Amino acid sequence: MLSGLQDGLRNAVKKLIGAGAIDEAAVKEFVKDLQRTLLQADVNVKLVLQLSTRIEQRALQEKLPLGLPRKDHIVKILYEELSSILGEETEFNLPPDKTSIMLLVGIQGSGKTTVTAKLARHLAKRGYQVGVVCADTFRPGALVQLRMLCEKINIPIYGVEKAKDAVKTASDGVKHFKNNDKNVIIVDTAGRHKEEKALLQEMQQIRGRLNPDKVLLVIDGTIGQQCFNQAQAFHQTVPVGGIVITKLDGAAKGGGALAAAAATGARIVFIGTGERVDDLETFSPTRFVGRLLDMGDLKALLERVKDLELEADSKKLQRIASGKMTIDDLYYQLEQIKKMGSLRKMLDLIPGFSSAMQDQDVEGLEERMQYWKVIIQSMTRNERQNPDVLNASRIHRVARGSGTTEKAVKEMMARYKQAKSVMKASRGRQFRQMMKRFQQ
Ligand SMILES: Nc1nc2c(ncn2[C@@H]2O[C@H](COP(=O)(O)OP(=O)(O)O)[C@@H](O)[C@H]2O)c(=O)[nH]1
Ligand SMILES: [Mg+2]
Repeated sequence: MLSGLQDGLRNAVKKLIGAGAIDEAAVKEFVKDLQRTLLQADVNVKLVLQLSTRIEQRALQEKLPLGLPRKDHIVKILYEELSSILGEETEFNLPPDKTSIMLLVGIQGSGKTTVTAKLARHLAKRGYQVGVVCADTFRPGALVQLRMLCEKINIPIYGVEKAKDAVKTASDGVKHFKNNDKNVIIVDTAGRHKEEKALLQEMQQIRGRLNPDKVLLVIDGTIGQQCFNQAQAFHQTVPVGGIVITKLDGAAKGGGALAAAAATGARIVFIGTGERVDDLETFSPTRFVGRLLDMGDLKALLERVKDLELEADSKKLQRIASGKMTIDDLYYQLEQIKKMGSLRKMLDLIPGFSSAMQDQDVEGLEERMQYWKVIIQSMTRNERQNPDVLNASRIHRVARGSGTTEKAVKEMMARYKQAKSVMKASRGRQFRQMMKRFQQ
């Protein structure tokens, strides 16, 4: 989905992360990469400038949260700013105790009829009684198309063969379903007339007659910049309450559609990601941007990580117990400690850490351990696997990259070595005992 934009953003982030020190020049270069990518993805120029200025300002001026590496901070800013142009997180809810009328508008081919069926299915699955009205009296075959889609999913449809008057058909359809106790009525409309003015006029009339609760504008995600004007034209005649962007499964540039949504000020509520009737997703700005930036759908990612952890756990434990502990293993242990909760209780159970630790050391340890994690994240893969390579200049770099001090890096290394040697000396006996006690 949106592969151009996705690749561009990811490459910009990768370059940033690969850069040595993050100085002003590196930030500016990053912002330039972003601009190029967004423009190539058809995002409106004004919006690109706004967005990049904000990101640059924040990246250069904001104070770093303690312990957060500058690179991570910049990625976080990018994530926040991209999400915020797409609007706030909103739930798409309809009142259960009254009949909601939804009017779908948009030009021919944008995907209205498909979205009508997808939406009907989406709502029916959530317990709504849905009826669908075909008010496209312009395109031959419109009624047949909608009927075929709705029959497959068992949604009742109202339409009149060879009807001429779209406003009357729409209004008759709504009456029909109100008498049938439906609590959501979705009205599919035409997308083309001999001239655009006539189409917009018809939409205005239908809206006047039905007084819909929501007008949803359907935009084809593949058409780029044009949709900006299109969205505005519709919005001026029939104020748009929500936007559905379709065809985001293809090679859509998508940026144009996203920017168009920003232009109307209406929220994107759904995205279409395929031709099948189930290919409709509730739109979440943060999830969407997360996906673009490769942070993944956070939930899915977390679950995947958990699976991987379970798989890796047993191998890891064996390695740690045999005294071949790496820094990655230390990180893993820190994570485990956090998961288990009480640090005090845990300390006694961790071989190597606790044995040489005085009471005053314990104080503030939890906080320091959080730094250790950041420090570890600032190491290269090679350094985590072979910590012996960490010389003075590498320690200096890690301290800077992690926003900590060389002293903190050295302290962590000392603890690591201690734990490793204890583990080796006891041949993992202590460790196995600890694991046993954990599992009790
Ligand atoms: N790949 C893909 N095709 C879609 C999507 N939504 C609609 N289409 C296709 O786009 C074409 C036009 O859709 P239609 O619903 O008839 O548009 P309408 O003229 O606005 O009613 C049809 O061939 C649909 O199958 C989508 O999310 N992904
Ligand atoms: Mg249609």
